[in-house]
Amino acid sequence: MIALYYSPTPNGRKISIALEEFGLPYEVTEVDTLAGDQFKPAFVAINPNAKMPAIVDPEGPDGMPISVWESGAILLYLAEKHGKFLPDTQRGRIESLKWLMFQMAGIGPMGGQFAFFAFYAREKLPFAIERYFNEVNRILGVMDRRVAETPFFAGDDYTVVDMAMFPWWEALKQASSEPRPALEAWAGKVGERPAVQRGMALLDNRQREETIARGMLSPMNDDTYDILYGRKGEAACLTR
Ligand SMILES: N[C@@H](CCC(=O)N[C@@H](CS)C(=O)NCC(=O)O)C(=O)O
Repeated sequence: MIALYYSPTPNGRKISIALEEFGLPYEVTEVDTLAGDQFKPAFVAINPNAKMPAIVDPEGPDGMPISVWESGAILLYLAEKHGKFLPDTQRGRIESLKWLMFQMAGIGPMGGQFAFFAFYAREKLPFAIERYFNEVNRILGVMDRRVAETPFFAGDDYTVVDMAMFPWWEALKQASSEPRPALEAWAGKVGERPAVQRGMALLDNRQREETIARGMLSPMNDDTYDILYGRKGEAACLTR
């Protein structure tokens, strides 16, 4: 059975959605990143970058176990292994790769930096907040125009790219500077899929208060802040 290392964030949810969509049995291990679980030696042995999500598939290539990390790589691994949710023409495949790379390099990192500077950073830097707000909104505009042209990100069919985009749109839509009607319509279709609903709900009750309502209910204490944004965790990794 696949082992999923997970917490209920947009990057984690890409993979819980995918495992549900592929109909694969999996066992979840929670990685509480605010408690520093990502820096435990057993997890760093699975992902040397010390971030969730990650999976271990006991039936990898040649029947040998494999660990896969970086959510985009996990999605491609599952799609290629099971021959599903990725177009089988070369053109369709490239189309998927373009939008998946755009998701991984654009929305994820920019959305993450926006959330950090706008909500979690202890020193509020107006120019950093504005920079990432503008970049998030530029990207949301690109996404909106794409799904105004095609039913799904890679074209006519629902693919792993939509699984990657959906949780990030759900997280960032409140930061949208204007209505995004095409994205709303696309999200309506994706969000009604039962597998997407199950994936989004996985360990939802384990969301930390510090991240619900963007830290406004309960701010991170010094230790948590240092684990997530300081050098404590990295130092712990490097000394092992
Ligand atoms: N590019 C990575 C990003 C993973 C990532 O940033 N994970 C975050 C949670 S969403 C994490 O584990 N953070 C813990 C830390 O930075 O120490 C992916 O898509 O898998």
